[in-house]
Amino acid sequence: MSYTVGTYLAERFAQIGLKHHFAVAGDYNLVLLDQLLKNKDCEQVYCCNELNCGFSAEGYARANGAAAAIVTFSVGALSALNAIGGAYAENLPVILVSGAPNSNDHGSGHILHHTIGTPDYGYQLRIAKELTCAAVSITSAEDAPEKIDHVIRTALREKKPAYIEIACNVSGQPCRAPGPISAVVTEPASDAATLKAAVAAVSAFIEGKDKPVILIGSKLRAAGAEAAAVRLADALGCSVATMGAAKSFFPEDHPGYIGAFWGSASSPKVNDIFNWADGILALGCIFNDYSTEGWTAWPKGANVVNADKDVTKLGDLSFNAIHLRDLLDGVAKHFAGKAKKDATMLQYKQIGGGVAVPAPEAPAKEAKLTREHIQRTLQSIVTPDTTIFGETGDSWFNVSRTKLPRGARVEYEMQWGHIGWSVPAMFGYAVGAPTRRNILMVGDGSFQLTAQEVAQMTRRKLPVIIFLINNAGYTIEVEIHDGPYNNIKNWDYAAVVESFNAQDGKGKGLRATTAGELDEAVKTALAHKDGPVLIECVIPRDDCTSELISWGRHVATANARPPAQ
Ligand code: DPX
Ligand code: MG
Repeated sequence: MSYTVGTYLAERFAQIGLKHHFAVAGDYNLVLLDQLLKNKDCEQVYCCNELNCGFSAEGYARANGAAAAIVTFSVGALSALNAIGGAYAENLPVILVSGAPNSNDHGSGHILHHTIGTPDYGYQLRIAKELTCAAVSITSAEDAPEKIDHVIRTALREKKPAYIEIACNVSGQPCRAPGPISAVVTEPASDAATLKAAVAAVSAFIEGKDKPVILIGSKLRAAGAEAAAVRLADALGCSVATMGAAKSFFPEDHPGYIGAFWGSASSPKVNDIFNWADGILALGCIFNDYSTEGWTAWPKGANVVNADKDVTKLGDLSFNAIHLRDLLDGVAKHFAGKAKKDATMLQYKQIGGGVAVPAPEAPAKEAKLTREHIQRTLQSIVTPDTTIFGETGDSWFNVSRTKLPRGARVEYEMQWGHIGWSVPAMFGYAVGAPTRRNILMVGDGSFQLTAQEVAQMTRRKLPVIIFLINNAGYTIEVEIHDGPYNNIKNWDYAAVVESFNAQDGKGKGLRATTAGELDEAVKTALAHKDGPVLIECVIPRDDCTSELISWGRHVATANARPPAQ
């Protein structure tokens, strides 16, 4: 046999379009890493630790549709599983592969290193099953092909992470050859009768409304329905808003786009239109306490269609086994050539929506740096090929305010909300999409969790621009619930990044305390092509967006509800 379990896995990775996989070495996965290295179509990329490795893969999946992370047993995998929980929450197919104890040790009563010290090594698989859509343990080459194919197929279909553990003595074992990849990647079509019924029901719902609107949610990408949502918006002519987490999932220069719907953090006039609308088509939306601003902005009831990746609900009807994109195309076809359902768009214009508010004048060069000037600066460098990662914290709202030209993308992790996610995720994304202008906006508190992954950007000479907002603490937490725990130890962030250079790196660390210093730093960053540039932006602790203050108050109120009687 010319394949091994490891080269079989590598070939499947390459066949599903992974040009890279992310890894941290450990003695349970070394033979597996050797096998993966044999495949020249899927490069091995290293991370500083396994949490970051998981998040790097998560970010890569955002750029590339899927990803893989390879770690060692328990000491590695349990850290990576946090990021896998994140990939589940964010609907990203990340395959976590863990090296595992020798197959002869399973059931032998032996105690092994890197385990919790009992002879049952099944705990990691059991944990993984809770956090993934498919999880397998491979202890023999005999059934490895079907187990590997099952995991990859399920992850790609469900857009969820999956898990494979491979006994360390099995990854190099001879294995049968992979069959055609279509067996793994072909999705079943929508059920035709259900689709027809769902299209009829949703079309009738819209026919019955005078003032419908479309709300775009963050699962739209996982559903593969972004282009279909635009076609539906074109056919209806109504207003379209994006949820906080779904920024850039609908083109902001589309004539129907009115901005973000996010309670008091909504774009101007959007709440007015949503209050006035008589029907909401919610496409791939996640309504949680954050996105509904503490349950105060939660569209639900008879006037809402909830159309998700493969389930659509309205009134007392529920349809499943249909792809959202097929539903949207069916409804768009129904309305093609009919009178536009554009009342919400006309009203939006009537009440002054879309009228550009003149930007405040730029500050003098020597003026102390403000959040507002950082915002202006970010806006000035966003191009159609830009991707901005917005970390949890006030970066959410700063990035949310940025106007995007067609093609520009924003990446958030609002469902999982792990501070520190953005540094490794941006690294992984930049590995997958190195020619885009990759910009990261991250707070000081978040950066301290995963800062070392900037070293990998340096190692791979990725010209990521990092705006590090030093506001001396956890400002978002200050607004939700303050205490001494929101103060953090200050770092010399610029020096930290320069220290990663050691002998050969070309990363740059800059510091801006005035408007002029930020302007100069950004010029330097744009010209720097062989490594990341971190600009530490020093602002006062309470210099935050107004959205953060009002949103924070609503969320705090929801958190503080007393137990029900
Ligand atoms: C915490 C959050 O400095 O941003 O703009 O100053 O708030 P802001 P920073 O990055 O601070 C982040 C901080 C501590 N959240 O305000 S949002 C709790 C938290 C979390 N994830 C993990 N631990 C704690 N979200 C892993
Ligand atoms: Mg902060």
